[in-house]
Amino acid sequence: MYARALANEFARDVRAGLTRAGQKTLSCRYFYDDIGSTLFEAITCLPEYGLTRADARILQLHAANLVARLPRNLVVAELGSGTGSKTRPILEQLQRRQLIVYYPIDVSAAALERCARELSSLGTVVPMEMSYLQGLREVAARRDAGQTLLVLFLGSTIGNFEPEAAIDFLLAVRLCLFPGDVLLLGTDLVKPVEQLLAAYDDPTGVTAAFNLNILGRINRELDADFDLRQFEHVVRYTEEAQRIEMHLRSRLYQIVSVRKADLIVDFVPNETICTEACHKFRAEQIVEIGRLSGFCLQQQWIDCEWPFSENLLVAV
Ligand code: AVJ
Repeated sequence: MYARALANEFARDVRAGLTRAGQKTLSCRYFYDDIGSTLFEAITCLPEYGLTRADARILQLHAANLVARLPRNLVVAELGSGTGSKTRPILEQLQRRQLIVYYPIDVSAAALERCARELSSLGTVVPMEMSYLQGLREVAARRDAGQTLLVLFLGSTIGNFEPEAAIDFLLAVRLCLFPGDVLLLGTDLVKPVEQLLAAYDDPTGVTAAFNLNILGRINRELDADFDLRQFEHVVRYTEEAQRIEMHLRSRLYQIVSVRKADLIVDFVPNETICTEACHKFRAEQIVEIGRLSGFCLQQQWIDCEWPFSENLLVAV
């Protein structure tokens, strides 16, 4: 039932994005089928892509300091946990003072399975294969009286939202919380353009494969006939918007059928599909983002090798 609803939603979103006036789009949430999740794991190992290592380094280095600042009797929910590999240091620190109840929330069943397998030695792990807010509302409804909720939103996934949509999303998160609950937010920071372009267009071609895979997924799951060789991976950076964009550019005029979306769509030469926006932040912007969404920034840790910050935000 859930799988059919997802397939219909996928078909609907593909149809909406490819029939849009102006810039054609596909949502980056559809990158993460099993192949896409595996390619993303490979991206996180690339020398050019330091984001995930920076996130993990901060958590490894500051987990004790972070947990020392947190109220007692916590329940932990993670939005977009993936395999949860970065979360272990926090749970290990917490385990020293309480029983662990951890809710990883993700749309990738494969990632959740691995997360549960790898972290269940630390306590109770309750995987939730659903959207971030659906999952968070569920966790908030299940919490016991007197329990404080720690929400983890790591890896700069917040950067995929347009700036206003990011505030709206954090406001929706805030609505699930009580004053005193905590949000740990990972944000990738602005850095030299060359470094950013290399991170999203690595010479090995892993990110290009990750990007092209979204067309492969549409072929597999929606019975389409995209010729992946007739599209190329393109990355752009807009300085004033602090925004990386990933596109797939059509090499020639072509017509594509997406049967399960009841769609026939054509592409002219050099026309692109925008598949992802990754907004970057300035450390000082997080105070305001927090204020606008009902949080107070209590502590910020910045990595020394790759500009990335982990932000401890308390619900007010
Ligand atoms: C998982 C959204 C944080 O924006 O850097 C990596 C996804 N896209 N390479 C990011 C991604 C291309 C990643 N996030």
